[in-house]
Amino acid sequence: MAIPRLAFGPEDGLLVLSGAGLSAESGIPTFRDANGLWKRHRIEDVATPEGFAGDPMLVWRYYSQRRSAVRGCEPNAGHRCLAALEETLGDRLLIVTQNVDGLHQRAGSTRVIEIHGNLFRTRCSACSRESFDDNDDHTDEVPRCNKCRHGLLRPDVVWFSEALDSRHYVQIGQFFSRRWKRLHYLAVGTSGVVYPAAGLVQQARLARAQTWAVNLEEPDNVDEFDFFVKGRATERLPWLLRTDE
Ligand code: BJW
Repeated sequence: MAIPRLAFGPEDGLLVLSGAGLSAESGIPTFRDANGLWKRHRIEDVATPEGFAGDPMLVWRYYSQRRSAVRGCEPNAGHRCLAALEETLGDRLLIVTQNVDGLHQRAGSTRVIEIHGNLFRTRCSACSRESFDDNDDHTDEVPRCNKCRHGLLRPDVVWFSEALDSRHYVQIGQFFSRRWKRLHYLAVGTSGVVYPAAGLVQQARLARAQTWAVNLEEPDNVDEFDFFVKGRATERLPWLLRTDE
């Protein structure tokens, strides 16, 4: 079947779910690919609250290494084409990203929800102070909270078994339930394995969205999509979204 390209009328909306594959061509490793982060680290050690409780220094070394790698990376054509689209669509575009690298914002996107947090923010594991910007690498000592004075600081990312920010569900739900003439849902660069993100496509279908996946390989939840566009995000996104014209 020939894949149609997306076109937007004045009452149409687009929700994009992005994943690690979108940043792969910026040089940031994905999680589950052959050379992915989890071929080198055990998930339980670095991406669970139990891992942090067991060896917080190991976790900080891992995230400090990732901070320093991301600092040397730039947004790619995929991020840039979504930022360009926001200039046309304005608040009819919402990006929900699982990525913690901040590359959407660095490309110029402003309407971004970071459902798995941000690599360059830190919070206290014990008290309820707000998370804060933190560009430092913590490789020698686990930083402590200077508000409650005893809690260990941790990266402000969402680990397995942790809840996502409930305000994000509300924002996403409100976007889906607006009065759209046509609503599109596009998942890009994500394996469709991790929930609740992988379940957003079902919410989109309930909102009568047309659903698209752009990925190097079929995502796990490919059957939920109306169209699967196989290929690299930097090539397929500009083509699909017509920002290459
Ligand atoms: C390209 C490309 C190119 C490469 N172009 N493509 C329902 C069913 C089953 C299990 C669960 C469920 N609900 C919840 C769970 C449990 C769990 C879960 O999903 N487990 C599954 C693994 C089975 N979920 C959770 O625990 C979540 N929490 C939760 O549900 O809490 C409930 C709760 C409620 C109330 C109170 C308390 C609790 C939390 C999930 C958090 C995930 N966190 C991580 C780490 C973030 C921090 C960090 O960055 O270190 O998020 S895990 C990791 O996976 C990271 C990613 O955002 C996430 C998704 O990965 P992604 O982006 O899809 O990357 P990859 O590597 O998997 O795929 C990349 C794809 O790109 C590949 O397909 C490539 O082919 C492709 N690609 N280059 C286009 N150039």
